[in-house]
Amino acid sequence: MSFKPEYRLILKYADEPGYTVDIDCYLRHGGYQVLKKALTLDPAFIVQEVKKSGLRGRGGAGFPTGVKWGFINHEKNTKPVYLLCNADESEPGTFKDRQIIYKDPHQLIEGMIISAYANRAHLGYIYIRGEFAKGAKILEQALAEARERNFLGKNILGSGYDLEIYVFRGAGAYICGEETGLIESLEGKRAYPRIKPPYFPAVLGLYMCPTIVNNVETLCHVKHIVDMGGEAFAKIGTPNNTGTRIWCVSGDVNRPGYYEYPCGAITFGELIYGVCGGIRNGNKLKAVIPGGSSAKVLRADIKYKIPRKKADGSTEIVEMGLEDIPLDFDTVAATGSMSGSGGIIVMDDTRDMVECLRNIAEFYAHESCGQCTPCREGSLWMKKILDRICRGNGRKEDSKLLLDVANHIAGRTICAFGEACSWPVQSFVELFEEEFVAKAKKEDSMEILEPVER
Ligand code: L3W
Ligand code: SF4
Repeated sequence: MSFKPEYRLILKYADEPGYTVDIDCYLRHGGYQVLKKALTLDPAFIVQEVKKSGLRGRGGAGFPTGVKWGFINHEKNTKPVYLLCNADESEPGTFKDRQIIYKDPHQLIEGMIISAYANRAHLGYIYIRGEFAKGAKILEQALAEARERNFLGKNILGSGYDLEIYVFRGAGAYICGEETGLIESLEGKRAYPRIKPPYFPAVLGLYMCPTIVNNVETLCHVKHIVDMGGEAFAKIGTPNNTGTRIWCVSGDVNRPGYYEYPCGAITFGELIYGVCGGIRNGNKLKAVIPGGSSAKVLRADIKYKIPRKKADGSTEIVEMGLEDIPLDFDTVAATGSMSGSGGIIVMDDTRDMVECLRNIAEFYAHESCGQCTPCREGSLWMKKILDRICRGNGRKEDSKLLLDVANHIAGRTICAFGEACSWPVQSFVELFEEEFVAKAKKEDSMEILEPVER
């Protein structure tokens, strides 16, 4: 399969030989010029441009950024507004934000300053995953450089606008990446997610003030939107799926890595067989998880019904194999899964799907914050059932039991973690039932699952 060249907007310089993280290098490459432009614009105009651009959040949910920003009513608001950058990249299979932080930190800082200005925030935090110790250092250094040049601090570049940004290190828990868990953690508390509504951060966020929480990649895009204008940005990608996305490919491919393309410009097949050099050891593609481990798994040998817009504006349903499905928010969502945070996990035909699911279930059982009973208990029970099957003591009703537990978690919890731990179980068992049945076939297994004390 032919190799489709990347279109790098966010990662334009990241891997260029000689490109470094220091501010002089960034300035030589046109850095902070867009900030200068932004500071001459009305903040409301920038919000409009972001709306026009169609930018959708790159952290997992794909929520329109301009709409989120529009939730703050600046006419009525009397409280301070905060801007938080969610750099707690922890979704299994996702490693894109790390590339930006480690290789082009000033791009993120410039995007953040522009976003803070647009949202009339005077204080921002970069909440960075605890394990990214080097990333935190790089960001601290970059923020100090930006402060020295008056891109941060009081009266930025003589504009009258003040802003401070600080780095806050998490302590290595997945739930700190859930936006309200992140806010609790930033407030110095245990990262228990808050219930939404009413605690949508844009309304009641940090210290119960309006707070914009955006992902690293999303904030970088803002710089490019202000640079080229919302309309021009909206022409990259496809309608409702604008701009580029960084896809992280891991698993059984010859060239795992991160690759940036306009939304919808590349199919799963082109990415896996062309860009990533095909499946390892000449094996066959079996399944793909398209959006980090929280997304539903897709099977390579079945057809998906995808709605497509026709030239006359009407919609038709087209049957597509996994390899032909273009990578964008809406088409991937039409399969019943989601493109989430862009973590594409590829599995070949040597993979035991029960083992793969056990691995995922172990992660969620470990990471549940324990606040809601269905998630706390259910995630553990699902892991324990899968452990029993993998030990060879599975009972023939275990796949039904797994589904029963998963169905009692999804939709019954405070945060989306409930879905995140149920969806893999539901989709793996539904799509690969034969493997679960074959592995869990003992009618006489006496292995009892003991409750576990946390
Ligand atoms: C105000 C309303 N704000 C929605 C805001 C909301 C949030 C955004 C999207 O989950 C997914 C999850 C993971 N008034 C609003 C409103 N908002 N209605 O819009 O909201 P939501 O609830 O759809 O998403 P979420 O809870 O942020 C994110 C999936 O992403 N995921 C996880 C990724 C993990 C990482 C990482 O490691 N860095 O990104 C992966 O696929 O399962 O479904 O801001 O406040 N009426
Ligand atoms: Fe915590 Fe799970 Fe409830 Fe989310 S769904 S608040 S992770 S117990």
